[in-house]
Order: sequence, then structure tokens, then C-alpha cells
Amino acid sequence: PAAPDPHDFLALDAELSDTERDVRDAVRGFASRELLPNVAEWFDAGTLPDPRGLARAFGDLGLLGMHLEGYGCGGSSAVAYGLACRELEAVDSGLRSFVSVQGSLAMAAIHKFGSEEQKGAWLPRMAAGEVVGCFGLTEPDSGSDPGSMRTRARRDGTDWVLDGTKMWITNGSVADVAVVWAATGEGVRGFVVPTDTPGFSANVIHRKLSLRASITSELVLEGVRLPADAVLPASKGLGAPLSCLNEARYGIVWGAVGAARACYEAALEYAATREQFGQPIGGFQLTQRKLADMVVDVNHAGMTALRIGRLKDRGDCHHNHVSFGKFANVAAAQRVARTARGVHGANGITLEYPVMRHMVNLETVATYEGTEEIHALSIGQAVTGISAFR
Ligand code: TGC
Ligand code: FAD
Repeated sequence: PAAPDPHDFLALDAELSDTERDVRDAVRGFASRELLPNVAEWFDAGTLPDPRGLARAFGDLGLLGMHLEGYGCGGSSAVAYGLACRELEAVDSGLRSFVSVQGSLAMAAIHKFGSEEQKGAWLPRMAAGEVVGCFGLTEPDSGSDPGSMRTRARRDGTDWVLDGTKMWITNGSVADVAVVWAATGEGVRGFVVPTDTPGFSANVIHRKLSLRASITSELVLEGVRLPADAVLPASKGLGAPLSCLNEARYGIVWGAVGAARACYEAALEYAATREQFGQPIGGFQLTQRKLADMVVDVNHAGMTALRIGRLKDRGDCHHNHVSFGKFANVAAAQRVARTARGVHGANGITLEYPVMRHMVNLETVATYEGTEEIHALSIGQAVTGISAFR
């Protein structure tokens, strides 16, 4: 048998279909041409300078809502979508987030719970990247426990009126449309809010030390009056936003593999070229142990992503499987990023190398879409049958 390829030790990509490989190559090619050369500058600037241009480019590539059916969406397999997330997050978690929030949160909410009119009005333009969406669930005092949200939607005649504040909303101040979750007399419901509606405003959150190549905002809703048809008709209860989270969390299961792979590959190259004590640092036993730990984490995470993707494609992926993948793969990527940063010595703390950028991005990835603790509790509940959330 052939010796393992250091860049795909368990030959996991050999398990992919031709179509899946084509998606991988198209996204990897675009990412290395258009994103990788610029991402350190964007991260340094703490923003995305041209989010609308980026949305159109992602739309042209077919990445926005690529796993949704119809309405101009790609209808790809879950594995193909996962590979796209992997290749984007190998560049930067913020870029995968851009695609996740548009396709797996804002578009998925409209696709799952919207009327035919809402789907037709929004999804084709969102798939093309002409319209940018955001997803407002988290609030200043309601993060892991979204059921405690204070944003309220009340009826006024046939209209709805929304009041409240959403916090930490990716693309909030770029978006043309916000999917906002609010408590109503009939439980939590989703609303499609054009961001030019009077009473809606968004403020960029500055001074982030993580996910800097991504725009994060506060949304303020003050007496936002919406017509009766702004509510997502099939959204009833907290399960509705949570089912959208499953889609975005699934993308993170794969994305974390990309971030981990990028850090491992950077460390492998650095270990081969950096010399101390008259030899490449990759020749020291302690460095080899680090490379061994990293390659195992990257491949374990890759296997987990592929397994969960195949379960999803055959309709057997429970949300606890997604919790397993998010919990395991983000932690693995964090270990790899920290180790790779160390292998780079002083160079590792700069933006000349990707490792510390990934390392600090992964602090966000471990927090959003359910913290490490929340997914540990989901897995704990799944195996014991006992809920320990409260
Ligand atoms: P609980 O009583 O357990 O559940 C309420 C209802 O929802 C159902 N459910 C789910 N349904 C689908 N998918 C899931 N993952 C589900 N989890 C629970 C559940 O069966 C129940 O249904 P029913 O019919 O019985 O009413 O709710 P709880 O209040 O105890 O909370 C459970 C908990 C803690 C797991 C949940 O609230 C949670 O996941 N918290 C974390 C919040 C979170 O992840 N927020 C993310 C915000 S969006 C974001 O971060 C975007 S980042 C940008 C990017 O992705 O790049
Ligand atoms: P908290 O819920 O206050 O948690 C604080 C700590 O307490 C954590 O360690 C947590 O694990 C722990 N904890 C909480 N409950 C328990 C428990 N029962 N048992 C044990 N430990 C517990 N949200 C959106 O809606 N849309 C977005 O687009 C979005 N984008 C984001 C982008 C960025 C850059 C960031 C950082 C966040 C984003 N979020 C978004 C918000 C994100 O989902 C929340 O930050 C996350 O759900 C955690 O909520 P919190 O920050 O309020 O932390």
C-alpha cells in the first residue's frame, strides 16, 4: 500500500464523489486566488471592506443556500456544502460565517418556515448575493438560553410591531433583510424585517479580538411596524430557530476541519524550513510529537465531518449528531491552532502566518452556535436521558 499523504493522512478525500471533489476544487481555487491573499489585511483592519462584492462573488460560485432546494438555490448534497465550508474556513472562520449566516440561517429560516410569496421574494436574490441577510436570535441578556428573549412582537390590527435589541449579529449592519426572532402570545416566531423599515437600526460592534474579518452588530428594533405577512407562517416555538441553528452548526463541523488543516499545514511547512541547533525544528522529537497530535486531530475531525455529512445526506442526522460534531471538531481545531502557533515561535504571533488568526477566530467558533458547554450538555442529555441545562 502507498504511504500516507501528510496532507490527507487517512485518504478521506478518496471517499468523495466526483461532484463533491469538483465543489472542493472550485471553492479551494476561488479561496486561494481571491480570499487568502487579502484576509490578513481584512483581519488587521477589523472589517470586510466590500461585503456586497463578496456576497455577489459567493453567489456567482453558487455557495449561498447551496444545499437548499429550488428558488435559485443549488440543491447540493450536505457533504458538498460541508466541503465548501471546510475550504472557506481554511482561509478564515469569518468567511465561512458569511456564507453560513446567509445560507444556513437567514435563507434556511425563510426556506423552512416561509410562505411561497416570501420564498419567491427573497431566496433567489439572496442566493445570487444581491440581497444580504442576517439572523437575529441572541440578545444582550439572552445567549445560551434563547427562550429567555425579551424582544416582543405584538399585534396592532393586522400589523405586527416589534421592540427589542439583538446582539452579536453577523452582518447585521450590512444586511438588507433581517430574520428576527421575537416572543409573541403564540410563542417564539420569526419575522422577515427589511432593514430600511422605520425603527430598525444596526450598530457595528468594534474592538473584537476574534473574527475580525467579519462584521458583527447590534440590532435595535423600536416600534418596527410590519405587515401581517412579515411573520414566517410555519415558525411556531423555539424549535424553529433551533432547527436553523442545526444547519449552521453542521457547516461549522466541517469548517473547523478547514481551520485545523490550515494550521497543521502551516506548522508542517514551518517545521521543515525553520532551523535551530543546526537542524530543522521538525527533526526534534518534541516537534514531531506535536505534528503527530495535529495530524491525528485533523483526520479525526475530518472523519467525524464526513460521517455526519453522510448521515445528513441519507436523512439520518439527528441534532445531537450535529452537537457531537460541533463539540468534537471545534475543540480539536482549537488544540491544533494552539499547537501550530507554538511551533511558529515568535513568527506565530504575527499576521504573516495564519496560525494565531485561526486560533483567536476559533474562540468565537467555540462560543457561537451553542457554546462548548451547551453542546456538552446536549450530548450528556442524549446519553443519559437527563437534561442538565437548568
Ligand atoms: P428545549 O426545551 O430543550 O427546546 C425547545 C424546543 O426545541 C427543540 N429543540 C431543537 N429542535 C431542533 N434542533 C435543535 N437543535 C433543538 N434543540 C431543542 C426541543 O425539542 C423543544 O421542542 P418542543 O417541541 O418540545 O417544544 O429548549 P431550552 O430552552 O431548554 O434550550 C435548549 C438549548 C440550550 C439546547 C438551546 O436553547 C440552545 O441551543 N442554546 C444555544 C443558543 C445558540 O446556539 N445560539 C446561536 C445563535 S445564532 C449564531 O450564533 C450565529 S453565529 C454565525 C455563524 O454561524 O457563523
Ligand atoms: P452566555 O450564554 O452568557 O454564556 C456565558 C458562559 O456561561 C459560557 O461559557 C456558557 O457556556 C456558560 N453557560 C451558559 N449556560 C450554561 C449552562 N446551562 N451550563 C453550563 N454553562 C453554561 N447570535 C445570533 O443570533 N446571530 C448571529 O449572527 C451571531 N453571530 C455571532 C458572531 C460572533 C462574532 C459572536 C461572538 C457571537 C455571535 N452570536 C450570534 C451570538 C452567539 O450565538 C452567542 O454569543 C452564544 O450563543 C453564547 O451566548 P452568550 O455570549 O450570551 O454567552
